[in-house]
Amino acid sequence: MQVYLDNNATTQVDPKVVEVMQPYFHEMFGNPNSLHKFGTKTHPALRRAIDQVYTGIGANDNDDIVFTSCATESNNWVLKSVWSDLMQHGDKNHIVTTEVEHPSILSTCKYLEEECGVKVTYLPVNEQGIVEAHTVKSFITDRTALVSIMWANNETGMIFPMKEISDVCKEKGVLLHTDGVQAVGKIPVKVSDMDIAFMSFSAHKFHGPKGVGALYIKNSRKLTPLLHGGDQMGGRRSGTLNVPGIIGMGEAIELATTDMEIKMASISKLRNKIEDALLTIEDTFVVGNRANRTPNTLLISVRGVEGEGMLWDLNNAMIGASTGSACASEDLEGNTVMLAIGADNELAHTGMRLSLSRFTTEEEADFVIKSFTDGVNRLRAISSSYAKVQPTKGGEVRECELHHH
Ligand code: C6P
Repeated sequence: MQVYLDNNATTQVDPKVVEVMQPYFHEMFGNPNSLHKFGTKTHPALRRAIDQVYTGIGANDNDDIVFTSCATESNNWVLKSVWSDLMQHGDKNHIVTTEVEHPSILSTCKYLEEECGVKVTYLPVNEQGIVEAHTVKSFITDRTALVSIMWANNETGMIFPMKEISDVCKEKGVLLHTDGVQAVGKIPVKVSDMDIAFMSFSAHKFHGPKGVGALYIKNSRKLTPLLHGGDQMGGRRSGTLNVPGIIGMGEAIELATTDMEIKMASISKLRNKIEDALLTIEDTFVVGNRANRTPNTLLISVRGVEGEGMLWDLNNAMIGASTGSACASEDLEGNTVMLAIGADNELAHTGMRLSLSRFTTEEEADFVIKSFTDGVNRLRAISSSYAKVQPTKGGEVRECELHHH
């Protein structure tokens, strides 16, 4: 058996999505900007895909959704363009974000600090790994141009209080950007209900293709383009449109958001089954309250078991999981969110992220429970540090008990 439990890194493309994309590689391959039939033949499917994406995130007709190559591009675009629109020549010079954002936000913030003199506040998270709206409020100043806070965290699945954060930003008159990558397709997202100026998201996180992301722009507000060129997408993002990709994104978001509650209930049932079983192992902790997590995600820490060792054992059993975000998996640092919530370095090295999808089966969940338990037993038996640790409340089911120190 082969089990894929790294769906927060990327997902398999749904075969129904592949089917819809297929003709746009060879039969209808024209450039949508061409005036001949080869080009115009792509228009109906593109229009349908655009409608599907608007519906999928609950956008209004007067909003704009611009297709990009990935969420990293969308995130870079917002931060750099808000700098050039509001900070470069204006009196604003401050961005508020959090310590647990994806590197595409954190590295761009570092760049803006170092190269453009922008002041950035990286808000610490609470023991649940999230930031409360009142904390956001207390750090907004009259020089703040942008608040950029993720909707759901990629490592823990913890959901941020986006409505409250958007109310605070509205009250303070500050633009809000949210990185919606791990929320779209997993939890209900209706941007028109909130004062979110911008939202980034990416098709490959909800069984769409790689190479296509998007930026939602409320009320089509002006934003300096990141890519200047041939004026595609209304001049907002030049470059020939990724026709199959956009069509795939449209189909994927429709599939993910249709009967979402039913799909998510069955994913969370399997996630909870795995979580409950693994928490019966002594000295294990799960980060964040289950009720406030995306239904597919579980970040578990197993004292005395290095994440990399566990990955090795799981990989040998043909199970794909991760110790955290895929793009940080080679740096061998501790799990970033666990460090941010105050875990010691040793514990932060034991974090394992298991992320399911609607393709995960009960049989796979049982296999994962068995393989994970075997891995813990094997690795603890050869661990020099674990023998010294006194198990605390052995065998009890409990949620994260990590604290700041
Ligand atoms: N996180 C993970 O393993 P791209 O791939 O550019 O479309 O998406 C980047 C991105 C942005 N924001 C969040 C919250 C994300 O989770 C990701 C991708 C993967 O967690 C790969 S590093």
